[in-house]
Amino acid sequence: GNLLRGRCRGLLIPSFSRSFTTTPGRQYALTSLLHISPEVTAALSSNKPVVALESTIYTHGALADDLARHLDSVVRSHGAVPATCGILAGVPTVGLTPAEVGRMVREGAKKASRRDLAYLSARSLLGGNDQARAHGGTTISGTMVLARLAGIRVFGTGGLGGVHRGGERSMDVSADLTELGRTRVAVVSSGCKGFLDIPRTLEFLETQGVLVSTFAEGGKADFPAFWARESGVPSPSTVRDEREAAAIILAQEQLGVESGMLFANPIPEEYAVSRKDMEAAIETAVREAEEKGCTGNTNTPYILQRIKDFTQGRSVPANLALVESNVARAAKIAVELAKLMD
Ligand code: PSU
Ligand code: MN
Repeated sequence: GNLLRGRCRGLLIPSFSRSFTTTPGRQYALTSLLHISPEVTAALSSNKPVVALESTIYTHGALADDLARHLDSVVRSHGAVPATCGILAGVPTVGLTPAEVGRMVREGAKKASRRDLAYLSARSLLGGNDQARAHGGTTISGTMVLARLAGIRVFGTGGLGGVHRGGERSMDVSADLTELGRTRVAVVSSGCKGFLDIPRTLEFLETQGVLVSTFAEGGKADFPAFWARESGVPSPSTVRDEREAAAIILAQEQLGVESGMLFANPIPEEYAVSRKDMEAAIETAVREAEEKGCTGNTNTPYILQRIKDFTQGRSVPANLALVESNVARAAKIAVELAKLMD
């Protein structure tokens, strides 16, 4: 009887509700704890294009202050609705406003991947004051979980986490990779950063059953390395345009394959920094992180900050350009997908 309780009545995803009816005991809708903004709710229920955005990029990304406002407007300018995901004062939220993101950045947020979602959200079940409730900037992994719950299919961001260098010993493998293996959301990123182990990252994604496809007109491309268009490692497959990407997303859904997909979008040519130019900064940042004992989820933010320092901010305009380009691509894919589903 209480299955549809909560703020998001009507947004239950059929396959989820089906699996729920077989479990004994009191039932909650999977979305009952989740807050979905009215704008995103309306867009989803009328098959309008929606693009998920992550919040770690704002809370831990060492980028511009007004980036949230900017990326929102990029999504809108392509005819889609932005749905920034994160945990706002203990409430897992899909459709954060730029002002809410600003509050998270000012007050400080935990970096939140899949493992952290329940931990940070539990407080909102206990009531009490807002102060005691932490903010969570969701990573790609955490954002995919929230987006999937809401029924969002496309997600645009900067760089994917990966297998870290030396990962075969440290076992530092980003939760982004296992998330892609289990959660059906299409992620658009500029590949992953050159401070990661790209060949092992691609091996791991293959094992996890994740499609990796790079936008390329000619049918051949490297898997891109964030600031650089080339990584020296060929992409497992390529995709011509947004319409083809949308068809792949729809095919995955029609086949019932519950894995994510990674669409890699190389950084725009005019902003690309060569692999060689980045290498020295990367080497030093990776070594410092190791010396300082920055392991676990502190490793990526530390390295990002040091590379920013070493490149005198040269990496920042490149980073902004590629995020903007990925988010625009994601919006175009969402628009094509809505057309195919019409
Ligand atoms: N790479 C970037 N910028 C980022 C991140 C990765 O170029 O902001 C963030 C993303 O949120 C990604 C997360 O999901 O770091 C991966 O962190 P970890 O390596 O701890 O899994
Ligand atoms: Mn890690």
